[in-house]
Amino acid sequence: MRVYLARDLREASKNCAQKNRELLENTGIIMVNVLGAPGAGKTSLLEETLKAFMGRYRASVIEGDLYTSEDAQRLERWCRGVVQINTEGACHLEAGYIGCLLTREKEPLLAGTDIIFVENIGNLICPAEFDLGEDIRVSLLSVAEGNDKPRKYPLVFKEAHAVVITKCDLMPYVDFDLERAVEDLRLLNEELEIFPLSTKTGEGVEAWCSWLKKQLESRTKTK
Ligand SMILES: Nc1nc2c(ncn2[C@@H]2O[C@H](COP(=O)(O)OP(=O)(O)OP(=O)(O)O)[C@@H](O)[C@H]2O)c(=O)[nH]1
Ligand SMILES: [Mg+2]
Repeated sequence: MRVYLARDLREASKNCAQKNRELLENTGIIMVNVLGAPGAGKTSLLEETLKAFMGRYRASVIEGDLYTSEDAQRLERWCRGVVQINTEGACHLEAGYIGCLLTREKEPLLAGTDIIFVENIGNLICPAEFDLGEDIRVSLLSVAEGNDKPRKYPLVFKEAHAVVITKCDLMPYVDFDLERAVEDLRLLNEELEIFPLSTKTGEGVEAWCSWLKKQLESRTKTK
């Protein structure tokens, strides 16, 4: 049997993403979507980034997890506020959820915020397919995951503005070839910014934070 699809099933989600983008553009707020496999180090990276941004930018976080609010609890002391979304099974966040939080009546995230970080559900596949209306997309690759991930899961890396290679302190203990990973990532997208770092030792964190600060400053000026 052949099934003809006359409409893109993601059309509603794409429209919501466009609305989010317009809302953010009109208010000058930057939204950063953080993607990566389960345990790649998304929350750890956000902890370090929020610490570096404290006192300079007003940051909020939308924390996506299937269950629990453990990551939200780790982040709340470092920012203005964290909103937890528990998808109870769904493997990605969608623009509609984000839109509701941006404009909700009680404490809309659009008020009093300069930057919104979204920690997406830990998954290298589905989150890459769903635009949330973000300004910046950052994908994580931890050295423990192996060199083949950019080749096996290209979309999540190809569509990102930046890739953060996490847990570099573990490099002596795992079979990860940094040079090869950078080569493979550049083959997917030669404009990618690539930041190898470790949140355990702090090495590389400053380079990532200064790039992000520059992005914020230049985008805020043009808005
Ligand atoms: N050695 C080392 N461990 C790290 C580093 N960053 C994170 N970890 C550890 O990796 C584990 C997972 O880190 P998280 O930051 O919770 O990862 P996550 O991507 O947010 O995980 P989920 O939200 O469950 O998908 C934790 O035990 C962290 O302490 C790092 O740079 N080096
Ligand atoms: Mg997390």
